[in-house]
Amino acid sequence: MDKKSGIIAIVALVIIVGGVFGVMAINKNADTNSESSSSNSSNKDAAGIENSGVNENQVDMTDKKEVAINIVDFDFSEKNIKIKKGTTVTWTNKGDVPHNVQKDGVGERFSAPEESAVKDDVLAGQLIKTGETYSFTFGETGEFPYHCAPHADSMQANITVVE
Ligand SMILES: [Cu+2]
Repeated sequence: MDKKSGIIAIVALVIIVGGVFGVMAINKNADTNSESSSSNSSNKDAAGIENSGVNENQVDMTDKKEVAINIVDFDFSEKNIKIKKGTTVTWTNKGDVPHNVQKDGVGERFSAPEESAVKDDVLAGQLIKTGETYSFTFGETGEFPYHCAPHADSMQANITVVE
């Protein structure tokens, strides 16, 4: 090996070693990135738990047989409650415009049922004016997310019914 090819060999070695370290550094960055992205996704999970954890803010009313909820313009006074099966909930419209109570998925989302279509065992009441009420006795357990049909996008609430 003459001097020239010796230099070439050293240069080649430096390039190879530098390349290996470079790749390792990139891999390390990639690891760091994947770690941070995975911790991001776990943050999302945490946020997801917070969202589904609406139930953390749920008011336990399982000791009551009668529950009163006020409807105001444009909200429900109790947004998320837990009650026992057999409990009667009465909503009173304390607002200035008509509202109703309608379980999500029942009938037309943006249209309250006529009085003749209101059933005792379906959570869906007609529009009630100021001072009027709608009562419903929960005969089954389960989740009852509901809304007000004319204001379905802003007036939403939930009732969880347990044994
Ligand atoms: Cu409303």
